[in-house]
Amino acid sequence: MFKGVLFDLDGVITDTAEYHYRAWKKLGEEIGITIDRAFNEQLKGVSREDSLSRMLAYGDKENEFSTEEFAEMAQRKNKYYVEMIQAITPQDVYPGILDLLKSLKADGKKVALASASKNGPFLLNKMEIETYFDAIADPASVKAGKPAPDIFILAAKKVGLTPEECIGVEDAQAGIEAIKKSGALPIGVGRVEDLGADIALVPDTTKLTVDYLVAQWTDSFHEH
Ligand code: B16
Ligand code: MG
Repeated sequence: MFKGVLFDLDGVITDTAEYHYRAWKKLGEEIGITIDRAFNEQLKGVSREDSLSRMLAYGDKENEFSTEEFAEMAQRKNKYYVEMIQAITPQDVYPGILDLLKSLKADGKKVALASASKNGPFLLNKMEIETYFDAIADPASVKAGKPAPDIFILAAKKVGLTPEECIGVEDAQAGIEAIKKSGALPIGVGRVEDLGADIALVPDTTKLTVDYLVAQWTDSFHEH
C-alpha cells in the first residue's frame, strides 16, 4: 500500500491557479502579449522563469528583452500574484482537502508538498494547514522544474520514502509528466482533455478521499 502522498499546491489545495493566470494575463497586457485559458494550461506547474519564457515565445517576443528586463518582468508578475494571495484564508482550502489531510495523518501516511511555487510556505501558512505537512520540497533547491521529476523525488526523499511508495496529486500537464517520470502513481485533478486518459482523474477535490486513493493504488501496477 502507498506510504505517502506528494501534493501539488496551486490548483490542487487551493484555487491559486486562477491568480497565477490573472497575474500573467496582466503582465502580458503590459508587454503586448494576449494569453487565454487554453494557453495558460501550458503554464500550470511551470516555474516563474520558464512560464515567462513560454509566454514570450508565444507572443514572438523572445528576443526583445535583456536579462535585466526579463528578471524585472518575472518580479512584476510575482508582485501582482503576491498582492492577490494576501487575502487567502483557511476558507480557501479546496473542499475535501482538509478532511483528506486529516485522514492521511490518522492513517500514518506521510504528506509532502511538491509545488513549483516559491510562495508555497506562505500559502500553507495563510490556509493554516502547514501542520499536516511532514515536509516541503523547496523548488529553489532542485535542478530542473516540472515536467522534470526532481521536485517529486525530493518531496518523497524528505519524508524518507521512494517515489514508488507514493501517490502524487496534480492539476497540471507538466506536473503529471513529472509524477510519471518520478515513479510515483499520478492522480490528476481536472479534465481528461487537459490531463489525458491514461491516468486516474477526479473532476474536483471532493472526490479525493483516502478510499479513492486506496482504490487507485490497488488497481495500479504498484500493488505487488
Ligand atoms: P511562483 P504548483 C506552480 O505551482 C504554479 O502552478 C505555476 O503557475 C507557477 O508559475 C509556479 O508554481 C511558480 O510559482 O511564481 O509562486 O514561485 O502548481 O507546482 O503548486
Ligand atoms: Mg498545480
